[in-house]
Amino acid sequence: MAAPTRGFTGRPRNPDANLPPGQYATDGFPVLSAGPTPHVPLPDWTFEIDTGSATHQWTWEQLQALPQENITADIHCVTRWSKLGTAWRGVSLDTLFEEVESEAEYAMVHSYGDYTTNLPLEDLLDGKAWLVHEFEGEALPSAHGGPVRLLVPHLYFWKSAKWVSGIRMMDQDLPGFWEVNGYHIYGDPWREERYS
Ligand SMILES: Nc1nc2c(c(=O)[nH]1)N[C@H]1C(S)=C(S)[C@@H](COP(=O)(O)O)O[C@H]1N2
Ligand SMILES: [Mo]
Repeated sequence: MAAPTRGFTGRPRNPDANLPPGQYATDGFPVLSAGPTPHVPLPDWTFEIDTGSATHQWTWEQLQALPQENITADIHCVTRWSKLGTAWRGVSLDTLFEEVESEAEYAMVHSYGDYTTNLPLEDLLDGKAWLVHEFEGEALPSAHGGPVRLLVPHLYFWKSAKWVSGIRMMDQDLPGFWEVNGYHIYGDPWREERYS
């Protein structure tokens, strides 16, 4: 009897098909920070969603008590490096927004330090965004945004705010830090929305 063939299982995917235009894949993990790395002790860490009429706050312990998800995603920096198949662990923004009532359609994400970045609320919901606290099975290093960063892999990586501290809901789409400084207001890597 003929030995079973291995077929095509386990064949690596074609990396080019996963690379948006103008991007190259890297195995490294560059650090890009506009300022110094803030260090927030876990007992002092909070995440807050402010709708304008109500605030919702989570401590580190409360975040850990929520359902945790493992996420594998490709990330794309506007400076042209992409990193395919990165593994993260954290809480879906859907879980956090379950208890939030707001009519506002836009979000300004705030970080410890002065960084901000804007997104439409719909880009944070329906399994598209997470607060992550682990990278490749280890606590997220502070250089990469630990203890907790936003992960929004379908947009350029500047939207994935490191050292995230909260979200303010907005009725209109106002630009954040890099968006004020010439980056695109939305930042879809597949449409090369790099600069405005
Ligand atoms: N708070 C904060 N978040 C940030 C940044 C920053 O300077 N400050 N840089 C952004 C940019 S431009 C990129 S490409 C990624 C880089 O994340 P990394 O340093 O983990 O690669 O973080 C994004 N989030
Ligand atoms: Mo970036």
